[in-house]
Amino acid sequence: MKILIKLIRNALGVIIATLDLVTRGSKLKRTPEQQQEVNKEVEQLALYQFFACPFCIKTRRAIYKLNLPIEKRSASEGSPHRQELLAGGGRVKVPCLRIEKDGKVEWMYESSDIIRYLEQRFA
Ligand SMILES: N[C@@H](CCC(=O)N[C@@H](CS)C(=O)NCC(=O)O)C(=O)O
Repeated sequence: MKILIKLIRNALGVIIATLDLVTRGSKLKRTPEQQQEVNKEVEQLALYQFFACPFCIKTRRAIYKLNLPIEKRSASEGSPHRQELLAGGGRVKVPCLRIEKDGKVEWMYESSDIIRYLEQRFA
Protein backbone atom coordinates (compact mmCIF):
# COMPACT_ATOMS: atom_id res chain seq x y z
CA MET A 1 0.00 0.00 0.00
CA LYS A 2 2.82 2.40 0.96
CA ILE A 3 4.57 1.63 -2.32
CA LEU A 4 1.37 2.34 -4.27
CA ILE A 5 0.92 5.73 -2.56
CA LYS A 6 4.57 6.55 -3.27
CA LEU A 7 4.11 5.58 -6.93
CA ILE A 8 0.98 7.71 -7.30
CA ARG A 9 2.70 10.69 -5.62
CA ASN A 10 5.71 10.35 -7.89
CA ALA A 11 3.55 10.02 -11.01
CA LEU A 12 1.60 13.14 -10.02
CA GLY A 13 4.87 14.93 -9.33
CA VAL A 14 6.21 14.05 -12.77
CA ILE A 15 2.97 15.35 -14.37
CA ILE A 16 3.20 18.62 -12.39
CA ALA A 17 6.91 18.97 -13.25
CA THR A 18 6.12 18.49 -16.95
CA LEU A 19 3.28 21.02 -16.83
CA ASP A 20 5.62 23.41 -15.07
CA LEU A 21 8.21 23.01 -17.81
CA VAL A 22 5.77 23.83 -20.61
CA THR A 23 4.08 26.76 -18.85
CA ARG A 24 7.08 28.50 -17.32
CA GLY A 25 7.05 31.60 -19.50
CA SER A 26 9.91 34.04 -19.59
CA LYS A 27 12.77 34.74 -17.23
CA LEU A 28 13.62 38.06 -15.63
CA LYS A 29 15.99 39.96 -17.91
CA ARG A 30 19.05 41.80 -16.61
CA THR A 31 21.95 43.51 -18.28
CA PRO A 32 24.92 41.15 -18.82
CA GLU A 33 26.79 42.95 -16.01
CA GLN A 34 23.88 42.63 -13.57
CA GLN A 35 23.42 38.96 -14.47
CA GLN A 36 27.11 38.30 -13.95
CA GLU A 37 26.86 39.87 -10.49
CA VAL A 38 23.78 37.77 -9.64
CA ASN A 39 25.45 34.59 -10.93
CA LYS A 40 28.36 35.26 -8.58
CA GLU A 41 26.04 35.84 -5.61
CA VAL A 42 24.06 32.64 -6.14
CA GLU A 43 27.24 30.57 -5.94
CA GLN A 44 26.65 30.89 -2.20
CA LEU A 45 23.23 29.24 -2.46
CA ALA A 46 22.06 25.65 -3.00
CA LEU A 47 18.57 24.22 -3.15
CA TYR A 48 18.01 20.80 -1.58
CA GLN A 49 15.04 19.23 -3.28
CA PHE A 50 13.15 16.27 -4.70
CA PHE A 51 12.41 16.34 -8.41
CA ALA A 52 8.70 15.53 -8.07
CA CYS A 53 7.82 17.35 -4.83
CA PRO A 54 5.14 20.02 -5.53
CA PHE A 55 6.69 22.48 -3.06
CA CYS A 56 10.06 22.04 -4.80
CA ILE A 57 8.46 22.54 -8.20
CA LYS A 58 6.87 25.77 -6.96
CA THR A 59 10.26 26.94 -5.65
CA ARG A 60 12.13 25.93 -8.82
CA ARG A 61 9.53 27.82 -10.86
CA ALA A 62 10.21 31.01 -8.88
CA ILE A 63 13.97 30.45 -9.24
CA TYR A 64 13.55 30.05 -13.00
CA LYS A 65 11.41 33.21 -13.27
CA LEU A 66 13.98 35.18 -11.25
CA ASN A 67 16.70 33.86 -13.61
CA LEU A 68 18.88 32.50 -10.81
CA PRO A 69 21.32 29.70 -11.67
CA ILE A 70 21.11 28.17 -8.17
CA GLU A 71 22.66 24.73 -7.77
CA LYS A 72 20.02 22.04 -7.17
CA ARG A 73 20.97 19.16 -4.90
CA SER A 74 18.85 16.04 -4.78
CA ALA A 75 17.94 14.94 -1.26
CA SER A 76 16.49 11.62 -2.45
CA GLU A 77 17.39 8.40 -0.70
CA GLY A 78 20.87 7.30 -1.69
CA SER A 79 22.09 10.80 -2.52
CA PRO A 80 25.06 12.09 -0.47
CA HIS A 81 23.29 15.47 -0.22
CA ARG A 82 20.56 13.89 1.92
CA GLN A 83 23.04 13.41 4.76
CA GLU A 84 24.36 16.97 4.36
CA LEU A 85 20.82 18.30 4.67
CA LEU A 86 20.11 16.24 7.76
CA ALA A 87 23.41 17.18 9.40
CA GLY A 88 23.22 20.87 8.51
CA GLY A 89 19.54 21.70 8.56
CA GLY A 90 18.41 19.19 11.15
CA ARG A 91 15.83 17.33 9.06
CA VAL A 92 15.23 15.83 5.65
CA LYS A 93 12.48 18.15 4.51
CA VAL A 94 12.47 19.82 1.12
CA PRO A 95 12.74 22.34 -0.33
CA CYS A 96 15.53 23.76 1.78
CA LEU A 97 17.80 26.61 0.72
CA ARG A 98 21.37 26.55 2.00
CA ILE A 99 22.58 30.14 2.31
CA GLU A 100 26.23 30.89 2.90
CA LYS A 101 27.04 34.43 3.93
CA ASP A 102 30.13 35.89 5.61
CA GLY A 103 31.35 32.42 6.52
CA LYS A 104 28.03 31.49 8.17
CA VAL A 105 25.55 28.93 6.87
CA GLU A 106 21.78 29.24 7.20
CA TRP A 107 19.33 26.49 6.24
CA MET A 108 15.98 27.91 5.17
CA TYR A 109 12.98 25.55 5.03
CA GLU A 110 9.45 26.37 3.77
CA SER A 111 8.90 27.09 0.08
CA SER A 112 7.06 30.37 0.75
CA ASP A 113 9.89 31.69 2.94
CA ILE A 114 12.49 30.69 0.34
CA ILE A 115 10.59 32.36 -2.49
CA ARG A 116 10.03 35.53 -0.44
CA TYR A 117 13.73 35.65 0.45
CA LEU A 118 14.82 35.23 -3.19
CA GLU A 119 12.34 37.82 -4.44
CA GLN A 120 13.46 40.34 -1.83
CA ARG A 121 17.10 39.76 -2.66
CA PHE A 122 17.04 39.37 -6.45
CA ALA A 123 13.79 40.66 -8.03
N1 LIG B 1 5.24 23.54 4.05
C1 LIG B 1 6.40 22.95 3.40
C2 LIG B 1 6.04 21.54 2.96
C3 LIG B 1 7.24 20.79 2.43
C4 LIG B 1 6.98 19.29 2.38
O1 LIG B 1 6.00 18.77 2.91
N2 LIG B 1 7.91 18.58 1.73
C5 LIG B 1 7.86 17.14 1.70
C6 LIG B 1 8.17 16.60 0.32
S1 LIG B 1 6.93 17.02 -0.84
C7 LIG B 1 8.89 16.61 2.65
O2 LIG B 1 10.05 16.97 2.59
N3 LIG B 1 8.46 15.77 3.59
C8 LIG B 1 9.35 15.18 4.56
C9 LIG B 1 9.12 15.73 5.95
O3 LIG B 1 8.27 16.63 6.12
O4 LIG B 1 9.78 15.26 6.85
C10 LIG B 1 6.86 23.84 2.26
O5 LIG B 1 6.02 24.59 1.71
O6 LIG B 1 8.05 23.81 1.92
